[in-house]
Amino acid sequence: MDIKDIILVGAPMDAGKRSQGCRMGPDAYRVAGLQKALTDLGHTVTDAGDVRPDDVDLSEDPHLFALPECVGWTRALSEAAQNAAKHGLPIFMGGDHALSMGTVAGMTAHAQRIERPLFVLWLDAHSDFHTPSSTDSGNLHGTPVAYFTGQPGFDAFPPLPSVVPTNRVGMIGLRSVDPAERAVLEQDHAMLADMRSIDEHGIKAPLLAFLERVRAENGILHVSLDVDFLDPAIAPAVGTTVPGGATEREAHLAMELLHESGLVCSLDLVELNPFLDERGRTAKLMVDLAASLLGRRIFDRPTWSF
Ligand code: EXY
Ligand code: MN
Ligand code: MN
Ligand code: MN
Repeated sequence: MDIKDIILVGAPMDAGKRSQGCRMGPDAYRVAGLQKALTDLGHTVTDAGDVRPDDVDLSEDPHLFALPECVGWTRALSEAAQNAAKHGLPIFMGGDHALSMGTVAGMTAHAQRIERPLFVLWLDAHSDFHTPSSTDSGNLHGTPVAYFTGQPGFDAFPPLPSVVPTNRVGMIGLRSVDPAERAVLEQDHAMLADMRSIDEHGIKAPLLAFLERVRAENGILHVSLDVDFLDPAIAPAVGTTVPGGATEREAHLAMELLHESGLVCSLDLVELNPFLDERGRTAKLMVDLAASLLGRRIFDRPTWSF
């Protein structure tokens, strides 16, 4: 197996929405044994501690929740991602999904440095494709994909080192997309696999098709895993549950296929709210999924060959 240097980066961000608790996420992953699970696979794993948001001199926006704090996190996490990516594969322990504005921004700078295109895989019930003007809730965790694909309205945020074109974004697990998001996504060329198509075709077909595109263009892949990608029956610790999500086996298969692709350069674990968990089961499942993505298998050869 490909042994990696992995850097755990805590992003205790709670500013992307009104309901609070995601700030406890990084410590929940530590308690659930993320570092040991990955070390046991043979990887070298360093915990770089928690990032703090930059102080920014910016006024609040009445339509948006905690805009200045979100901008401060974006700046700090973009820098943290660029630095961590120089030393290995960063895993960003969230924190709510607004943290991906910073992590993806930083990874675009890394991709530019190594002269390969960055692709993003969004595993989420939601498309998170609102702009600051289209969002009804004013919660910026619903906007990161619009930011890093260069949609208008993000003037308060740092300019992106480089934009991720919409046709380099794959979304799997969708089952809650607002009309304003849908209108733009339907015109654009993101790879969209909603739960209906996963019911029909399984999770393997759309994922392998997307990975094939990444490989064909010599790309690298940032994976953003939102807890609400999973069915709430197995992952209750999230404030934005939507019924009908991925099963435990679908999620593990996706992680195993991602591992086998060898294309993943970085990973976000987002939206875990330990305040809503049941005896740590969601945190433990997310740790298990990260381990599958980093190579955990029971057998290394097909078990049906005899
Ligand atoms: N579309 C809704 C909104 O904009 O408020 C819900 C967004 C939820 C975002 C979660 C993190 O994936
Ligand atoms: Mn999300
Ligand atoms: Mn979501
Ligand atoms: Mn909305």
